[in-house]
Amino acid sequence: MGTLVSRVQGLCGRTHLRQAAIVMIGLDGSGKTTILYRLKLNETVKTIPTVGFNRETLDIFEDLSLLVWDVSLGAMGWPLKRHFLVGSQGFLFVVDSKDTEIFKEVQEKLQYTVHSLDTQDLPFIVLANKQDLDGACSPSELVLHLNLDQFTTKKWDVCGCSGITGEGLHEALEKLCKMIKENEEH
Ligand SMILES: Nc1nc2c(ncn2[C@@H]2O[C@H](COP(=O)(O)OP(=O)(O)O)[C@@H](O)[C@H]2O)c(=O)[nH]1
Ligand SMILES: [Mg+2]
Repeated sequence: MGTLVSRVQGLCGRTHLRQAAIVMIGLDGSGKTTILYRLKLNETVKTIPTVGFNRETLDIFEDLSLLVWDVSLGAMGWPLKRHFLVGSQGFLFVVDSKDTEIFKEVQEKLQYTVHSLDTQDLPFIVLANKQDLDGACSPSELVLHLNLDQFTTKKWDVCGCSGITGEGLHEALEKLCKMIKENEEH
């Protein structure tokens, strides 16, 4: 069966067709669910606070489909995110770039994710979401606010985006996929 599938894929010129699992985490209200459904449906959905998680498969790249977990387990549930990260190939850390007052908490949660949740070599992208709002911090400002340069041994990047307009999302996912592929080659 496996051989048949790969032969069919070969005939279609899609020999590298495969799936990567990525996890989307961030504080509540940062825009994870909005981003997920902007990518999946190309429309803005009216979200209600997520309890638990949403899971969707995105076929937006020719040779790679993405299984995306949008995980929301509330303030107490951060340790449980480990279960979603194990077995994933990378993660998106979504930040509300307008809400400067919570940057300290965002920084703590990102540090916790990177150092305590067994993310090991997982590459990650910090999504500087809500760039459509006046006064939102730019990606380069976020690098400073969140002290991202501390992650010297990790593969990471920061990308501006908007879950409402969709701007920047595909570019960010492309970058993450590239990092995942590089990671697997080493
Ligand atoms: N202006 C703006 N609002 C956004 C954006 N992304 C999400 N939101 C809003 O932020 C709120 C929280 O979004 P949601 O996706 O539920 O956040 P989650 O808790 O991280 O899943 C909702 O009112 C969204 O409409 C964005 O890029 N720009
Ligand atoms: Mg949500």
